[in-house]
Amino acid sequence: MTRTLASTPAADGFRMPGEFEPHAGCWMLWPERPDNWREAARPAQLAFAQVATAIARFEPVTVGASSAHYAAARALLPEQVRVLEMAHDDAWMRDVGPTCVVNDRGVVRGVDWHFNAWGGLNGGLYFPWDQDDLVARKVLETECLERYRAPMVNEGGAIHVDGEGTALVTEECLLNPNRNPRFERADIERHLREYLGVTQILWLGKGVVDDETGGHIDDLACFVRPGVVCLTWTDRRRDPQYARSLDALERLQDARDARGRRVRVVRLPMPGPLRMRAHEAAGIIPREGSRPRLAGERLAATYVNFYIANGGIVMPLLDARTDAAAAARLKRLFPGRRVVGVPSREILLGGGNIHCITQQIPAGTRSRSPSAR
Ligand code: KQY
Repeated sequence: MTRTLASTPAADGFRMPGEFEPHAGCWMLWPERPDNWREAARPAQLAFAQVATAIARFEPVTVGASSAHYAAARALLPEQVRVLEMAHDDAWMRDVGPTCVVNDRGVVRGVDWHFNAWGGLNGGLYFPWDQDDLVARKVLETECLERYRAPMVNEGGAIHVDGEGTALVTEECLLNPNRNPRFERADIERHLREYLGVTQILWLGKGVVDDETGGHIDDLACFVRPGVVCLTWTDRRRDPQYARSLDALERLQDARDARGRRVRVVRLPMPGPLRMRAHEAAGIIPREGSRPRLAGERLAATYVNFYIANGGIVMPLLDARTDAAAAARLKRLFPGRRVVGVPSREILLGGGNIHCITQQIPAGTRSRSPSAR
């Protein structure tokens, strides 16, 4: 049985590692909701399968599928991808999966945040979300990793860390009262310190325009390595994204990380703007209580939502006019990794991208604590 611990990661000497540190593997979920994914989720399933296949070139991948979709997922995914039956409400493993932490003896544990579908009954994207809220625990039990249940609503896509004590977050998301209405900024900071093992929190302002998560950092910016941040960027001054990215740039230029370093910011030009097409919206079956998807809506398209695998970068391909330039920039940023692009518009139509549908388990040297078996 996997123990749930009453202490906190920081008190126990644990920290969240950067995504660029070694992984034991990656977890994903299988999309199926017809109110979020067009054409009964078939095009999205093909895109998820391509992402899983690309990541499996670099590290082991596990995909959780509902009992109704297990056979289809197994048939579409290559043999080297492990498929397990796992109930869920939608397919955003970044947000519903565990945030893993490690100590300096190589033990890995997991933080299980409370999940409320990005805002609960006050702007959340669907109801109910009870199966999503169980996913992190199931992943930790499957991996035999001990669990911390954090007393806070949070999502993996709302946090990035450099693994050396610095967290990167947005005010738009973490201070939104639809997550933790009773918490002030200081309470949020205290919980991030305790559950991520960080000492310095870099607050950016707003995330990407029309990001339905309410400003997730994983669409706006991420650490490439300690001291280097990659920021989604547009030179189009009339685009409402311009002021958001400029504000983020200025805050980062003024910042010091946990080690007292200035942060180098690398701009990653964004695709588009991209919008939902009429035939795409027509393939979605609306459902009461779920966010409607309408033709013409701007999509939260950004190349920053890539996944860092062992020796690889799996990046979204979104716009033939800008994909090659983005890939070239990522190659320069990650010289030791192979950059693999996956067409991901079908994932974007569901409101996120490759980073949002994946969650890494850090390698550790002793990932299974004896008491967790
Ligand atoms: O940004 C993410 N980490 C998740 C996107 C969720 C979109 C829900 N429809």
